[in-house]
Amino acid sequence: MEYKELDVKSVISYLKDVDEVMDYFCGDDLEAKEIGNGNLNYVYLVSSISNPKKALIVKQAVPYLRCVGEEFALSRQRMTFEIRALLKFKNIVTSVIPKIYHASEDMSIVVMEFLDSHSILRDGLTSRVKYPNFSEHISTYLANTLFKTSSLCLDSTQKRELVYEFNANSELCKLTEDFVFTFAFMQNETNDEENVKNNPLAKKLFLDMEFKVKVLDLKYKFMTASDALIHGDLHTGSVMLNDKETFVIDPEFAFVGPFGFDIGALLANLVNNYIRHSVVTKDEDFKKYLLQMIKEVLELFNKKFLKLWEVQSDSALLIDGYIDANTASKYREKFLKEILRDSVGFAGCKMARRVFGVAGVAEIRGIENQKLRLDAEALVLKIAREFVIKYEKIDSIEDILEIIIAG
Ligand code: ADP
Ligand code: SR1
Ligand code: MG
Repeated sequence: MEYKELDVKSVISYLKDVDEVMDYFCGDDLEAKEIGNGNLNYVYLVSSISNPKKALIVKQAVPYLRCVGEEFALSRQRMTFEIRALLKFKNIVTSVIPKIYHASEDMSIVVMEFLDSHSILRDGLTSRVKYPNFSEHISTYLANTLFKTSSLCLDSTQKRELVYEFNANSELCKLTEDFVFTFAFMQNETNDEENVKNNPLAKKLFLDMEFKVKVLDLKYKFMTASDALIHGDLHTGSVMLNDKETFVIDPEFAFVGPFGFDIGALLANLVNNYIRHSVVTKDEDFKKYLLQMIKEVLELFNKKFLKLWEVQSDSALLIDGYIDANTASKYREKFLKEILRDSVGFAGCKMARRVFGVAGVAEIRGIENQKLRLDAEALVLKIAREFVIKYEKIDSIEDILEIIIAG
């Protein structure tokens, strides 16, 4: 089918020709509204007029970057990778990915389950909601998706086929290279100019060569490592949850990249939320809860990833009989420590880019009191800098928590 950009009217006509969707609604009295608040795409909530509880989400990519406007061309091919990643991750951890009713790479469209009783994690944490199962669910997602798409599990051919399937997602990788690793740390027209102007923190950051050279190392890892299929944009806006269920959405940045990038994205966003509570609510109980969550996610990831690896026999990397059991165990531990270290480095870049870069996060950029916002930004940059400068020397999760608390 030839691509056509849909709107609230034409999306309904489109769906009427999709059997799986019509079977779900059992009737054609449908209405649509646009609910997308994202940076890139259009998201429609389509519901039955006679039974509004019956509803689905339709997400379509358009050939430009929505948050900038039609003048910023961006090919809609990103939806091809989002569809492929949703299906791949669904096969690996079914319960964490919304049910998919229809997907078309030609139309750059996906139709999925409407998560009607779930909140965006960023919003929930900002409102101080606690989620008892989040650490368990997200660590299972991270350990399984990263391990099972890596050379520690796949054979050599499978791994190269995976790279072939995903690594043409070049435009979105380039967005990350520019917006996460580069523009936010220098004078650039895409930055939040109001904030950069006459701001001593911006001046200091842009001249901080020690920090910027370390960022280059991390950017290079991002550009060259092909460890596992990663989500690529796993901030707290890409998680929807309630106290029972956790879902990961929006994997349009997916490609075969470094192990530590998704863990780093999550860590960065949890720390930014912690900083908001340090400065705005000053809620010590919630701050403790966030630290505990960070500790649990990292510990459980480590444990689950190791467990998967311990029972894996032959893979592209390691075949049975190559090394003895004791050496293998030490090797695995060293390997996991490197993942932790890289996660911390990536987290530092991801935190810092939210201060002056084009895409801020609500819990920091949305602080209305200007003095408090400047305090929060200073704290973000301080912790982010420590993460980036020290990531190669991190030995334990305690080291990470110390940096956050000392911030
Ligand atoms: P973008 O890629 O443009 O950033 P997202 O995939 O993040 O778009 O979706 C934008 C918003 O749409 C989300 O923040 C969420 O509020 C809503 N949304 C997306 N998918 C669902 C879903 N399956 N159920 C409910 N709401 C959703
Ligand atoms: C200009 S792209 C802005 C950001 O939105 C996405 O969610 C990614 O985080 C990207 O860096
Ligand atoms: Mg997105």
